[in-house]
Amino acid sequence: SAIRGVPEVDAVVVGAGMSGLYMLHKLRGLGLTVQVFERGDGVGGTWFWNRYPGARVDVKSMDYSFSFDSELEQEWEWTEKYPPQDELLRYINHVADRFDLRRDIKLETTVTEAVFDEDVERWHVRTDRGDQLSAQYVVMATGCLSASKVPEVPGLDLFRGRWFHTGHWPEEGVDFSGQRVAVIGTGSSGVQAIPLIAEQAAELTVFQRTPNFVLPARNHPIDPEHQRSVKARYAEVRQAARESGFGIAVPTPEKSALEVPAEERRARYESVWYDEDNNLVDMLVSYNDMITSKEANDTAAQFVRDRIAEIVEDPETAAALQPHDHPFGTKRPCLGTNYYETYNLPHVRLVNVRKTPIVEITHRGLRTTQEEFEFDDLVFATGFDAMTGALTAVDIRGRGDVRLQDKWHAGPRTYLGIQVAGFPNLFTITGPGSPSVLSNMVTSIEQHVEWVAEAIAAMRAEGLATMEPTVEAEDEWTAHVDEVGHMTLYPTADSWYMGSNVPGKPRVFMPYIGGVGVYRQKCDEVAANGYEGFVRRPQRVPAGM
Ligand code: NA7
Repeated sequence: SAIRGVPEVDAVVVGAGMSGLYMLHKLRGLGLTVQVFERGDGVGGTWFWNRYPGARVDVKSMDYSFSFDSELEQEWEWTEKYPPQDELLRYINHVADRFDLRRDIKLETTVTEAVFDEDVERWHVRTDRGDQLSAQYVVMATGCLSASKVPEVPGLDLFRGRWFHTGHWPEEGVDFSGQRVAVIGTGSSGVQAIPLIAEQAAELTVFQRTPNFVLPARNHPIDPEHQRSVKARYAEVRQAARESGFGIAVPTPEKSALEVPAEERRARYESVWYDEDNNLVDMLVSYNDMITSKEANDTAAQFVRDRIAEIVEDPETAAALQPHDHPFGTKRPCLGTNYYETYNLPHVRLVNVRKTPIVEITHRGLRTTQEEFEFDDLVFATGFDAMTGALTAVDIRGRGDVRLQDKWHAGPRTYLGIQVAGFPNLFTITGPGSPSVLSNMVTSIEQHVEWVAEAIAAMRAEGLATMEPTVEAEDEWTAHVDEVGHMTLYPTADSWYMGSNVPGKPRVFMPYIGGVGVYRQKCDEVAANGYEGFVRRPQRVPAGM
């Protein structure tokens, strides 16, 4: 059973970020031959590409790190609460070396096509470099926020200055000294980059479509004593993270925001705002109804709006920075350092493009419905075609030559965010329908990679050749993801969780909000019940043999 003339491996893994690297390690451990393809000229994925000024993780380093190898976990020393991109990239490179992963990774190679050959039940994979491989398994470890998106504003080809996208930053960095700079976008990337670009630039104009809730990061060097104490109880910390809602070990709230006195609530929010040791999710886990009750949520939203008004001196700018159009957390909250303070600098200006939309980019700058702007450099901090963009960018065709892109025309459909009906032996790490983007990504990556590795190991142990979900299981899971999503406030926001940032993308709440712990339990139950909802088959004997 071969595809004629095409070399074979057991598995192709697409992407050499944290998920692709760990998947390679696990599959090798099962004795499989694996080929990883990576489009970058280095490993690291998100932390390879996002080199913009101020790029750093906003989940604590001690949580946002691999837990699968206790020596790695004990030996690696983090320097900061939220390490910068270069430190994360060093860590990932260390992992690649430590587990001798590089010899199975082909860099600067983009997978363009994966077609399931039904006759031999193998995937025929092609790359932009002309590679062809036949693989029994394909694992898409392509990331949820990797297909960067430059908005479709006319005129960019006319622009004579330099332009950049935060998710695709030049390796050598960019010097903005003395430049007039424009930034479009105020999500996590913009929020991190804006204060640092402002330090260099002669003039900075920020074009904001939607104001975000930005909490102070309170980043600082890690106290060595703290690092030691976490490492001493790492097993327990990691387990709590795996069982938690967001993949970070924080206490589960029991009370409603509306049942406690206003002073108690305020004290809680103040500790979230001012505590040096605060977490990204602290506001969301303050009370048990923060993401389900608008009224409860408003108490936190108003607290943040009040802080913005306190910090930002110009009342009009302060008002423009205050989010009113979406509940707190329904667009991903951002962590900032001097973010709001930056708008007090005399050379920084905020332009509200909700009020006065961008009409076109010109050779010297851009034009809104109200004004013409001139600048030297243009930074797009405009985000990604999230969750599905990197998957549908590859021409993936399953049974009956059905394209994944077509199957998902009305929104992604998966079983557990791991597999798609009609696409046997194709696995997605942190795919749509999984909690990934609503969690500590590394916790979710590890859970997925381990589950997939076990599923493959089980197939091999039982002499089975393929697995794929039934359409019923997929329909049920997709409906469940939607139903649980709609029990919350999330679908009320125009967010990338909903696909709203990409014109024409179906409006569907893509991630699973049931919580990392609940989800893990569900995946484990499915496996324990003989991979309930999946069809697993032995190798078919091809006709004529
Ligand atoms: P995000 O969070 O998607 O932010 C993109 C920002 O760019 C956001 O403020 C958008 O406004 C804005 N945007 C996008 N398109 C346009 C156009 N056409 N005009 C004006 N403004 C625009 O991406 P990030 O890179 O900051 O962060 C991605 C994730 O990485 C983040 O959530 C963390 O998980 C880490 P909008 O809100 O759509 O109105």
